Amino acid sequence: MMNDLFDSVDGEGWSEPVGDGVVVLRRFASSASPALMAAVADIAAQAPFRHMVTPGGHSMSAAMTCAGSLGWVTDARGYRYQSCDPQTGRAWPAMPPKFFALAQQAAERAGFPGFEPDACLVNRYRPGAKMGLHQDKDERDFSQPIVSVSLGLPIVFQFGGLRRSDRPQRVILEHGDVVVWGGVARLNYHGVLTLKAGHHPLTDEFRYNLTFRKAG
Ligand SMILES: O=C(O)CCC(=O)C(=O)O
Repeated sequence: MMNDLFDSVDGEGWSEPVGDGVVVLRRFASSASPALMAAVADIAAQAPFRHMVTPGGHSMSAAMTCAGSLGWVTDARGYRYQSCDPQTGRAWPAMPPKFFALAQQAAERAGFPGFEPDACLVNRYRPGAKMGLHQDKDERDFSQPIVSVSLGLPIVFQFGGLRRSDRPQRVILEHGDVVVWGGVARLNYHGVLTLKAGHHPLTDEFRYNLTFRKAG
């Protein structure tokens, strides 16, 4: 990565490299956050948040919905992307232009120009919810990065290596922070620890996470 510790950005915030291929863009999405949350409400009105079930039969503690031409789904048949929402039978809501622009700008800032996400997974965490270590590997093209936007309550993000057993680094993610990983880190294990109770002026008792992927 070409980021120096605490170098400044043209827009908001500053960059903190976590390792090769992964950087936290601190507060990169702060000023856009009210508009992002309004768009999340629009998306959820069309494709409601739901607790998807893993192939092993476990209900995920984070509630999810999606936007874009593809959405990520898990059920008894496995993990996959598909163009329609299995709950409504309709196409997923379109990717809001402000989502696309923010993700593209963040990717470029992190050294991945030309990112064109076609899927945005929206995760909603209540206190007690978490996401265990996993790899994002249902996408077709691993040359494209993952862009992950944190909104609302803080949480501890874990970023490990290529093996589940690799000891992860822990980074606190706060409102407006954006994590970008790609290149040698694209398939690294990652997740978040259990959300602690709190209140955020924009998101109440929740934390939201938008992850942008080039899935198809
Ligand atoms: O909520 C987060 O920050 C992580 C989400 C995540 O790992 C994922 O959606 O694959």
